[in-house]
Amino acid sequence: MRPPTPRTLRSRRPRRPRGLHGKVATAATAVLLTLAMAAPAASRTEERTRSYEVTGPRTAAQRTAVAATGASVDAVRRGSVVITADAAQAERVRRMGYTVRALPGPPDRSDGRRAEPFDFPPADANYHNYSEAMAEINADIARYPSLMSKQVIGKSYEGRDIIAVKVTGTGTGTGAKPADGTAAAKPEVLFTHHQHAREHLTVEMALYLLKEFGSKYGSDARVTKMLDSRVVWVVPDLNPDGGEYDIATGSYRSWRKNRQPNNGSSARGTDLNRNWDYKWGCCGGSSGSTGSETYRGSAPESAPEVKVVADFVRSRVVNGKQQIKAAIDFHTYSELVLWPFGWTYNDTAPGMTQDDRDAFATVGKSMAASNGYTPEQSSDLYITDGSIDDWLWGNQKIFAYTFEMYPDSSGAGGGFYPPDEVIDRETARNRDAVLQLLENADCMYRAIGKEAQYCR
Ligand code: CXA
Ligand code: CA
Ligand code: ZN
Repeated sequence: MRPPTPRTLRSRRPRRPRGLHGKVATAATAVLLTLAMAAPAASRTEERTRSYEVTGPRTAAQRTAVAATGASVDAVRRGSVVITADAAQAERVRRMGYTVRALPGPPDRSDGRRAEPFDFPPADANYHNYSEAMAEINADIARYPSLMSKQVIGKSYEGRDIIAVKVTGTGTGTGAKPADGTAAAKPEVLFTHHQHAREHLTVEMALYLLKEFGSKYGSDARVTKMLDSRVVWVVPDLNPDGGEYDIATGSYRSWRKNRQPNNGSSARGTDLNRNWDYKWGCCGGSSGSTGSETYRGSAPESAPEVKVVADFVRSRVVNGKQQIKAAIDFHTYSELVLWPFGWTYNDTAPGMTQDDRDAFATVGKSMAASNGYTPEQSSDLYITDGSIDDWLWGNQKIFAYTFEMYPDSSGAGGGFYPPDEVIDRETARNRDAVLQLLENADCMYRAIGKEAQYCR
């Protein structure tokens, strides 16, 4: 095993932009490169995290206590967890009496060649960086213009577009028409991707969905029926700045948060999945320290990326009714289907009735049966507060799930950096689950036999 190369040395080496994929680097690219490559001082203070295996914690309460050090809990096994932590956080975990073992850093996928700045290393070339993903999406839209359209819903901290792709068929849908003769509104379903920078497989999931919808509409009966009777929104990249930062040097940085500076601190970034405006910071499921992996930000929606997407979701309230009925937020890794609440260990709580919980669990377990993931309430892992699912459900009454994609937690599949050879298999693996959610979205309570009570 190679000792990790000190990043500060590497990032001090001056580099000229050498063009992305043979194209000439634009002035904007050069500016972004300068931003990313300069700032060795910041790098010294913020990049000392690494991953550790912690042996001992076996209950959700014990894992929540580990997370309370400010580390992120990345994988949960029976009797151990994998965390990302700095040295001080690792020491706090050690003092809790657990065995803490440093794990090797992210894999070297350079193949001995130097990666282009802001691109994936050569061996992972089938992953899409931000501009490649946007180009792929634009090509899909150009190919299927009557099916898909794109909206720029806002900008990231560093000024990259955050987009939503609307996908819906030309059919009028199958829902019952209102008595006044107006067309029935199609139930809407939201797919969000890449809140966490290092979880690049989730962007590939978005690209897979768009390609699958585009290429199968009109030929695959199940896809056609769903797109004719639903409006699908795909937000493929909530954290473009973090994603680009994670790959900027050609060796993965294991970055999680966005790239927003924090007042009075050299540590950058907010954990987007702790920044949503529902029970923000309530319950020990996030951190108030800027250096933490789970820093919740200075206020709910203080991260521009969260504000942009929350505003977009609020904009789907038409005549007082939220049009979006169901959602999946894609993460990696551990192969889990998770549902709210994250802020409490309890199955039911104010805002979550037994029927709500049962509908969540029934559809969640059915989706998990199709992809082989493990279904559970997210707090079975550890407490979180300010997560997107808690906000989507608690504030907007959208049936929102988190999928934690490949690999599982066994330590085999590459953690946050599975090789690009698995992309096709591991995105297609969720096809059936996504279609199931679309099919249930018009009335999630049908799954528990209570359609008449809730959906008439
Ligand atoms: C998670 C997701 C949604 C609600 C509660 C918990 C897990 C997620 C996280 O901690 O935000 N895990 S992850 N992707 O490794 O960060
Ligand atoms: Ca490869
Ligand atoms: Zn995540």
